[in-house]
Amino acid sequence: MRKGEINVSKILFVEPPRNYWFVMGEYLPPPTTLIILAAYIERELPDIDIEVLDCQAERLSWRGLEKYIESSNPSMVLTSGFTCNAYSCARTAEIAKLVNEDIITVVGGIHFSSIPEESLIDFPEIDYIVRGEGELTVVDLIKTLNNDRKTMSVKGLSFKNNGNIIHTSSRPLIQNLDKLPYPAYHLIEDNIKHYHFSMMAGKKTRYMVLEGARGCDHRCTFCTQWHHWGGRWRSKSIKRIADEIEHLNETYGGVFIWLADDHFKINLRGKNLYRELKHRKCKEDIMLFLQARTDDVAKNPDLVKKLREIGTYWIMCGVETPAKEILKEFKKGTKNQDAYNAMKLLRKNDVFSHAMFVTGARRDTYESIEKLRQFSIDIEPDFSIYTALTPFPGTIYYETAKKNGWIEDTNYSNYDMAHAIMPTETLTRKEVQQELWKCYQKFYGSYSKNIAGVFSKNKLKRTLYRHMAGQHVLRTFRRLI
Ligand code: B12
Ligand code: SF4
Repeated sequence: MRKGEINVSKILFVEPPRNYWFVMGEYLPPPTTLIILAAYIERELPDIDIEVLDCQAERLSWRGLEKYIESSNPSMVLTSGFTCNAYSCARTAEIAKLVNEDIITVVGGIHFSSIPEESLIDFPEIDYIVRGEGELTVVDLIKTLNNDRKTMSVKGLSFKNNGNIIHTSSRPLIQNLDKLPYPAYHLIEDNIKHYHFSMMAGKKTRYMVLEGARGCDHRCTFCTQWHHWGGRWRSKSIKRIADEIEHLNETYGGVFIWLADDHFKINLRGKNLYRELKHRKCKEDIMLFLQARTDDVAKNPDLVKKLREIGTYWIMCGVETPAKEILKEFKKGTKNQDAYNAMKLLRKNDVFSHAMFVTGARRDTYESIEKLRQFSIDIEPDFSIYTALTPFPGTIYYETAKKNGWIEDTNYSNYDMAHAIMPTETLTRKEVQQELWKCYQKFYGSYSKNIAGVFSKNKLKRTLYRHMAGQHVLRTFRRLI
């Protein structure tokens, strides 16, 4: 950590150079986390000069980032990323220190919050880890440094002090998410026109991410989200969500709007969101993407129809697996019938149905994964994504896997759900990887199905099958074996 007098007057948020997730095709996401934090700092500390550098949008390499930091001369560099991005965050901090060792480096997010001790040891270039919810802690940190007070008093922080690692106590969560400002898209205005998701909405459709809620009240053993957000589900008010959608659409031309909420809760919010949006002009223009549980979709046919009317054109559901004992081990709490009903209902209402599956659970065998493949075909989603069970730090699965020595691959860049990280009781890691490839091969490898998809009347299906029939995804999975 830097010595001497500290004055944080200029801060630089960095979205580092990163690879995209090949399964979903080509896209450029806005640096959502960074602009959410930047907006809060801008409001609370108006004297601080804030910049957001998106290396992806500006096509900057690591060398380009270094040059940028040199010319910008910030006193603090902040970045964020989840597990598969851990090294790109560390490299950003390293580059900042190379340019000027007095630059204070700060990271946050699920990964670093879950394993702060290990991260501070492995990446000495990181000065501070903000654990959990970031807004209040980062503002407190900047104020504390500027007032020459001890960071020991800042809740939700981990850092090194004289060779010891300090974790201050956790910070209570924000009670009312409506009090947060709108994300600072104005700080990345020149890049807005570039944000897109080719496969999901087309290259020319403007893509933005909106956070309607944080956390989840379920307890799935493979998921990081509930733990990261204190085991609670907190939502912005429906009016605020609708206002924010309208703001993104009318002020910045956002059309494809991805709701970041891990659990949308159609039952609780569907009706009110419909009421709030149905009279607004923006509903004609927007394409909403939601993530919902299969049981929530299946139980609410009328609301699915209503959500479609206000622009919800794509819903992703975690089906995970048809194996009852594995679903139980995941503590998922959904049933196979929910998956059938949910997919059927989405199709009926012309909502693109997207199912996520998990292979490689401890009890998975050749037979159970073959059943999963068949099940994924039987429930007829428009789009199926198969993943390898990944022991993300911060999950129950990670703790169990670590204790039992199941984790064979400790390279976090591979924690992208496409790489098999662990063997099962009966399959080696290589065999899990092979089984995963077979899932894609079975669903997307059929010549006749691909031809039908490429010429489908449904535009989304045509785009998707053009991507999948291009065989890039299949070939990449094949190479991972
Ligand atoms: C939108 C999204 C995407 C988009 C766009 C990502 C983007 N750059 O905007 C796309 C589709 C591209 C994507 C891809 C992937 N994603 Co994604 N994605 C999300 C989603 C739904 C929302 C992200 C978001 O904007 N959150 C809102 C922000 C505000 O939350 P936050 O980042 O946690 O930040 C808060 C705090 O954590 C903290 N904080 C975070 N960082 C920092 C940094 C500093 C300096 C400070 C002070 C504080 C701080 O403060 C913030 C405000 O309180 C999340 C789930 C979620 N709800 O977060 C999954 C999620 C992050 N994705 C995930 C995964 C696994 C992936 C993929 C690997 C594959 C996949 N299956 O989707 C790829 C990887 C792509 C890549 N190579 O980077 C996992 C990560 C799990 C993990 N532990 O690593 C998540 C959590 C989904 C899940 N339920 O498991 N994703
Ligand atoms: S997988 Fe979904 S339902 Fe389960 S804890 Fe995570 S967000 Fe909640």
